[in-house]
Amino acid sequence: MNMSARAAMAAIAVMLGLLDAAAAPPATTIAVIKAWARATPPKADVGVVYMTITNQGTTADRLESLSSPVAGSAMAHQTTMKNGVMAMTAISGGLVIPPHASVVLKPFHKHIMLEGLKTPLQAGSSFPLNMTFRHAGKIVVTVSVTGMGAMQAPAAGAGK
Ligand SMILES: [Cu+2]
Repeated sequence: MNMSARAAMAAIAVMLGLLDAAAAPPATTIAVIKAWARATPPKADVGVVYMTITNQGTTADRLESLSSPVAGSAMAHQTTMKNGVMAMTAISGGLVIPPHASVVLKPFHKHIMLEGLKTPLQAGSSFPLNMTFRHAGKIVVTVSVTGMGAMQAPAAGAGK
């Protein structure tokens, strides 16, 4: 093999290396576990969804939009206490999921608000929630509906 052939081989190896890098999985790996919501009374307009979102990637990701066929709108909220009064506000700029971390959405903390409920959420049923992350893209989550007083996800079959 002459020198120029060697150089060509080396160049090809470099190119293949670059192609491998391009085909590598994305830096963020988002998973949603235990997505649940409480049942809502008849004629309720709002529902609340809780879950754990994990980011196994090396860069932060951001929940940019939400939708569900059961509601007119869905958005990430946080609960705050101001002068002893509990209030909810939208998380401006979207919920951030830091790298190698989990964000837990739970009662009295961060949550996803469903507004304009089309039908009451019934205990024992489930519904889809579409979540779009800046890097991970769209994830469709199945939300399990618990009894009205529940404070945590149902023990079995939750948030598959
Ligand atoms: Cu809320």
